[in-house]
Amino acid sequence: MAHIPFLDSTRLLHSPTALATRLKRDGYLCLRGVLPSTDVDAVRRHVLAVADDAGWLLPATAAGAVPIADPTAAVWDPDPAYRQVHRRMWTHRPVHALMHHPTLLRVITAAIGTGDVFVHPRKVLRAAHPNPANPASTSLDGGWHQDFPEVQGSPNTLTVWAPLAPVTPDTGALAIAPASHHEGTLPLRLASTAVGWEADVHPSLIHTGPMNPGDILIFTTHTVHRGTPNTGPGLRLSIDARYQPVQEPINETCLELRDETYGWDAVYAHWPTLGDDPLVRYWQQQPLNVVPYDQRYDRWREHTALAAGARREPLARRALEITAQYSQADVAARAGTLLAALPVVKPRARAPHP
Ligand SMILES: O=C(O)CCC(=O)C(=O)O
Repeated sequence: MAHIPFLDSTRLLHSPTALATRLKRDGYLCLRGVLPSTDVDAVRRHVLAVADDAGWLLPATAAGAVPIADPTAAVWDPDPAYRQVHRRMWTHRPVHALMHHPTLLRVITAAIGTGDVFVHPRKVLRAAHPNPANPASTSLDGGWHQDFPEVQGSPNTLTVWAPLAPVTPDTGALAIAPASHHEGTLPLRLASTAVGWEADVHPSLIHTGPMNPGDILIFTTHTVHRGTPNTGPGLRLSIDARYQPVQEPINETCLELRDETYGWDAVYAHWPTLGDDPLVRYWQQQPLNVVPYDQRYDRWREHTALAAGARREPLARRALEITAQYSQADVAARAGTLLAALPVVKPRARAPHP
């Protein structure tokens, strides 16, 4: 598997047509210095202040270029303590505002190539912890995947991934399989990733590399990508969000909060001005074509996980855990029974980079 640096498309920023053409060809764009560093810095400082307060960092490292994680801190998702800290980071208004930045929206509009762009409300803030032995690093490993089976809705949806602190070989990075979006929605295989699955591909060419705050990656909802392991001492901080043509279908779950312990009102309770804030429930003013979540992907995963569990395939473990946790009672109970009978395989040491 050859790793080469991202193809830098920054010089195409002056030409909407060139951006859209490059995105269509490669399935991604790497653009340097798009977001103003002051805005990114403000978000990073907030996230690190919360991380520091929660004891995630070694003392006095929060202000450094790469904040050093406290290796003894017990942090993993979905541990409730982790979730609480993450919630304090995520509910901060500038975290959301950053992904609505006018400069960013201009670039996305050019890349999408249509008039009005809708910004999905559910931005994703990631604090990828180091130390492969720490469950946090596993719980954030999505493996090779496409966003479409989860995001659904418009096939013209784009993801923007933006680092909040320097991304180096140590922190791990985002890795992209260029031109992989031409294959459409790919089948999945069982894997010991966060979700128990990954796209059934073995990319021969990977584009990846260092990024700085202000840089962005834009990729399509069918582009195969993954986060690479964080093998250094620091946190990898990033934020990602999804964008689509406003008139095209949007899956209902993209407007909801995934963590059902709190809703949008609880998010806005932390924001300074509620009344006329254009970011508060802004999607309710948009002419959206909201469509139901297509459950066929989930049903297929459940069915295949149960079948692999019945064959006692060790690789079915994570998919069965997810099924036992999230599926309907009868399916969850069956997954639990199969899990208990699954042979335990000692995990192999993880390679530093895929
Ligand atoms: O940041 C990461 O580690 C993975 C990000 C990702 O998979 C995504 O943005 O869809």
